Amino acid sequence: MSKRQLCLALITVLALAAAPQAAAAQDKVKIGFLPGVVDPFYQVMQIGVEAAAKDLGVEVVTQIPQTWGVEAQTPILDAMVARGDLDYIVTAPTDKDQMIGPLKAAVDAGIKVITVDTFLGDGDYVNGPVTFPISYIGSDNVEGGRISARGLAKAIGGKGIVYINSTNPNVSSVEGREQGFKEVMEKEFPDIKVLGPDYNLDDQNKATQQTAAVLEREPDLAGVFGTNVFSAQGAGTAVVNAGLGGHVQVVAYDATQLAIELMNNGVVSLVLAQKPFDMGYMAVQFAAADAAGVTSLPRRVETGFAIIDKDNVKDPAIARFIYQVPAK
Ligand code: T6T
Repeated sequence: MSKRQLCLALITVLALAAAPQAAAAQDKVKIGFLPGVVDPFYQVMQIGVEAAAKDLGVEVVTQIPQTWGVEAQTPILDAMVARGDLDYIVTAPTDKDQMIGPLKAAVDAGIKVITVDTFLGDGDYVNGPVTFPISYIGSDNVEGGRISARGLAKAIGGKGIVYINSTNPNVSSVEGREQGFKEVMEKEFPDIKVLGPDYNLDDQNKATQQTAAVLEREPDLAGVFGTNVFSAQGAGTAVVNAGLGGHVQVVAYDATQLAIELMNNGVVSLVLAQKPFDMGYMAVQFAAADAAGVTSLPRRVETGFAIIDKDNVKDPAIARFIYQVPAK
């Protein structure tokens, strides 16, 4: 056998030996993870995504917009689609209407979509106006708003003026929270007057300014509902700055370290912890299952809450839901 034939034989053996891995790498499910913005909630979601990717042997490409909104999210999405190698996109649409087009374009390019935390259209992917996403995996935010209302009403003794500080209009998550909150206040607490919402465009300082202005304008204000991380942290900071901690009660959506600190200092009376780890982990599971041929995945999964107050915050079964973000 000539030297040249020997070399060729060797290369073939090596190639064949590598074939299964190459084929496997080829077949590896590839997911683009595109959350809403950089914040502790999505950082915990990313931990769930990466844990599932490791457990299930799928590849994840993550890109996180620096600011909340369609303007920041769409170009990243388009670039993900243009890569041409993604099978799935797991994303939190930053507007329930304006992100329909860009995500439909991803589907038309052969990529399947799973929405986490926020949804498109009315979130009913079976009978609603938008049905192309595989599933919505996230909180029942209307129910979260109801829980927040009952918690704030209890904290202020069932009467008085309360204020909603929120992030952005037309975002399914916070919109649901506002809706559930108002619904309960209207139906169950006629002696409570609701002001707002003001929209802080996901800017904590803006939330502080807006809340400070209301505290100035409404000396009898009894409570504030912050519909997400930056709304609640900003509102709580304004109450502290005004020296009204313990007098003006704050209910915080999202269990960040700061929200828990504000609760331990008597400023926040209730914290609603969502389950972002579960959302991220299950979204990757759903993608892997779909790729494996599973056709009966639920079109909607509600991940529930942990309701934290100063009496149960030390209970490990509850404290585990506080958003732990590894230090950089
Ligand atoms: O509250 C979460 C998320 O559920 C919402 O859609 C946007 O804001 C957060 O990410 C918190 O900042």
